[in-house]
Amino acid sequence: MTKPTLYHIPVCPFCQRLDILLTLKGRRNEVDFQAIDITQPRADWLLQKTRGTTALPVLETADGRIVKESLVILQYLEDIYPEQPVAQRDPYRRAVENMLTRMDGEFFSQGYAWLMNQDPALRETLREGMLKQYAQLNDFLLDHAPAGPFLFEAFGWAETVFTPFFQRFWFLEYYENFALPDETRYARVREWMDACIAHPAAQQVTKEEVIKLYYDYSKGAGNGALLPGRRKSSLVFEPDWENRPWPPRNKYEYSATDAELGL
Ligand SMILES: N[C@@H](CCC(=O)N[C@@H](CS)C(=O)NCC(=O)O)C(=O)O
Repeated sequence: MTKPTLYHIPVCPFCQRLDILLTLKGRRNEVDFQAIDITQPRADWLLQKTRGTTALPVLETADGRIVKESLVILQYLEDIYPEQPVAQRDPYRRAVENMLTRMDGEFFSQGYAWLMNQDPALRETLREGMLKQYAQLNDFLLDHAPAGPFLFEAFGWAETVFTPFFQRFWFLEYYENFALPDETRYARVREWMDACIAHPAAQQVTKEEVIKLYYDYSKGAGNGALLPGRRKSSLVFEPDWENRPWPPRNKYEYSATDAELGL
């Protein structure tokens, strides 16, 4: 029988969610992962499948139907592979993890907005906005899961949704010198975040990879867009990120060339 195919971008946090879920279920090998180069225009064959939309991940089911949106695909995979459930089965517990899951959009947007910001005057406001997000997560976890480290007994649905962002936000440490303050009001979310990042099912990316590939995002160019004076995006597959030097951290003062980035 044909496998489902997942069209994905290797460093995309939304795509990583699906990898984590399948790994938790022991089903990673039952889906064919096909990497798409986001720095190139989408191929016509893929645009035909998606009816013109470009965002990834996109899942093609074993019988050729298309499912879009990472949270929708997560649920689809949860439903077709019901053994080893990752989502809670009890209705109230499921509601709790869904409430936490719904906080993902603001968290993601705040982190990426700060990374992509080019105005030094806005840094402090963006930092405060980020701290507010962590405080909200902290409050939610204290309310629903004070004992920790996870929302429920084990790394589950909410952890699958958030861990890719915790790992992407390594870019804020590097490019914005951000560190979550060592204060009680962030202690519970820090515990959650540390446990999520360390979990064996969530080791698809490294800090070095994230920092090197997201250099162009730090300069305001997202989704493989080309910056002025550059011929390659930092998101290209070749040369491999492992063979590139670490990028300069001073994004507000300096723009690195392709050569300086090892591209
Ligand atoms: N809401 C979507 C977001 C997916 C998304 O933004 N993917 C980015 C990569 S991280 C992408 O495909 N960008 C390229 C594009 O939109 O053309 C989901 O959860 O699947």
